[in-house]
Amino acid sequence: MPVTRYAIAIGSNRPGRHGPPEAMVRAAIAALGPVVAVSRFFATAPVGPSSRRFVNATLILDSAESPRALLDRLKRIERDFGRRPGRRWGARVIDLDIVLWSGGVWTDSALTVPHRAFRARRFVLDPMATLVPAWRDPVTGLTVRQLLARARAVDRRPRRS
Ligand code: A4P
Ligand code: MG
Repeated sequence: MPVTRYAIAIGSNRPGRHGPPEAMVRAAIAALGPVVAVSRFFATAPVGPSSRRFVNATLILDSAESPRALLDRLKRIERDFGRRPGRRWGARVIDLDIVLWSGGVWTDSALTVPHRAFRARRFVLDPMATLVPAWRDPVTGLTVRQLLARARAVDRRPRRS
């Protein structure tokens, strides 16, 4: 398979065997092997029921792996880092999501790329926009920069009471 490019989102909001969340993120990046680029680390407020703050980052990886093979590798790293399956949205020592793939759209029984929820998530779009602002989402046709502008506009909308 030819080499393709991936954007991967990383999150942690619980200390694990490598230390506090930022150390977990750093160790996960090292475990992935040579990467093309890594964003700075963003401290983000939790979205959803978890009460602990997250450390989020994005990285760019070139690989000949299929999306499914890469997902299996990410899941192995999550397991090695001590993540317990289940407890959706719970505090996690490490979360590795495939957000975009240069091959376009991928769907199988375990995986959807682009990631289903990334378009509304500042904790994914903010770091990603620092690395690949012009990368186009194959589903909406919008660039990462445009998706971020849209998500920011939603955040600014006055709330009705
Ligand atoms: N899966 C499907 N598509 C993908 C993909 N593109 N990348 C499947 C990775 N996995 C994908 O995910 C569950 C299953 O989704 C995987 O086994 C895979 O087969 P998971 O990572 O095991 O479980 P999860 O992360 O608990 O569920 P989910 O729905 O992925 O949660 P999210 O969406 O990852 O959200 N707030 C802040 N500030 N920062 C965060 O990082 N993260 C979450 C978790 C909530 N709030 C947050 C953050
Ligand atoms: Mg996940």
